[in-house]
Amino acid sequence: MKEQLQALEQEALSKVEEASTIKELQVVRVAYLGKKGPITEVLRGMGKLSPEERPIIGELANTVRANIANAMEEKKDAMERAELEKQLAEEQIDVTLPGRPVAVGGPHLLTSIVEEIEDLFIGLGFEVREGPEVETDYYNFEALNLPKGHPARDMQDSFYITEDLLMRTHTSPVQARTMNAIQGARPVKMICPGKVYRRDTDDATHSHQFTQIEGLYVDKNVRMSDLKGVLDRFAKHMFGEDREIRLRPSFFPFTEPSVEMDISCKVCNGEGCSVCKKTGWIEILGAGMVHPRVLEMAGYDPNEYSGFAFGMGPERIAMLKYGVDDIRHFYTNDVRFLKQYHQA
Ligand code: 2U9
Repeated sequence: MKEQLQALEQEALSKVEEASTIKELQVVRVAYLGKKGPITEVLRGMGKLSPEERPIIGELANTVRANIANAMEEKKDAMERAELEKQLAEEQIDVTLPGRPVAVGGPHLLTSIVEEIEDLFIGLGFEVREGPEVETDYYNFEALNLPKGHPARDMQDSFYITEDLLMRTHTSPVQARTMNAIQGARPVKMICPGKVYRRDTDDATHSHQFTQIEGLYVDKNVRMSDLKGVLDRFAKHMFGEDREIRLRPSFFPFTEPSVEMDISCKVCNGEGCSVCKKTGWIEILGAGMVHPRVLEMAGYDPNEYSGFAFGMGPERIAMLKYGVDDIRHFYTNDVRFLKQYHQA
């Protein structure tokens, strides 16, 4: 029986050696150390041994079992270590390798321009208000002193939905709605950014849908000089403290007097170049003192209240500020164009 046990030990140890996976090792364990294993079998035959032999064989059997179990433990550890090293080697990260570029998005150029302008006017005490893009004929035209059939209406070719509903052609109706809701009970100081729609053929400087920011300040004794002061601050904030502004007479049905505001050309510093068409000045926005008819229709007494208003196109501001040559870039979502304008 002693030889049998030693032969079993050698046989088991060589099986352990041959085992190449934990699974195979498990099979060897069950085969040799399991309840139905040969060592157990030998021990069952202990009964036939002499009392002197029993403890010797018993101890030998336990030694053999322990040797086999240790050999398995070592083999299992060695296999697990080898597996771990293999895994580490496979998963070894070459930290010198460049990381996978993470596509980081950013604000659309128009969004950042609108927010930059909003921040300035919020700083000047204006509140930001928004309103419906599907507007009534009354608030889009009538309340702005553009009665039915008024020729100026054609200046703003419109997408009518029904006889009385259209896609707003400017954000002025939001100011008109706000004034009308207040009915002259208190001053109004607001700006209104948003999308507007005009039936226009899209080209490098025109789009059927574009953005506007309009502003309105109605209070007691608001003067043209207040308008000029605010516009001068706006121009210097957006285009540089060294920019000059000039106001030229103009006409809008909803303001009287009306002006266009130009800024001195940054490229030629007012000398005249292709950018400013040799004038030294670049047109930025329109403005004026709110027309008394518009005040009246909204319940403001023009003898008690006066106000100024202005309107600009953020696309135009962005094109001037960043040298964008085609307004359609703002809407065609070409990432090559968009990613140029956000700080990653
Ligand atoms: C109310 C009263 C007056 C808003 C104004 C302009 C002048 C103007 C143009 C700018 C670029 C339109 O998109 S654009 O072509 N707008 O020049 N807008 S004054 O006047 C108002 C608005 C609301 C109640």
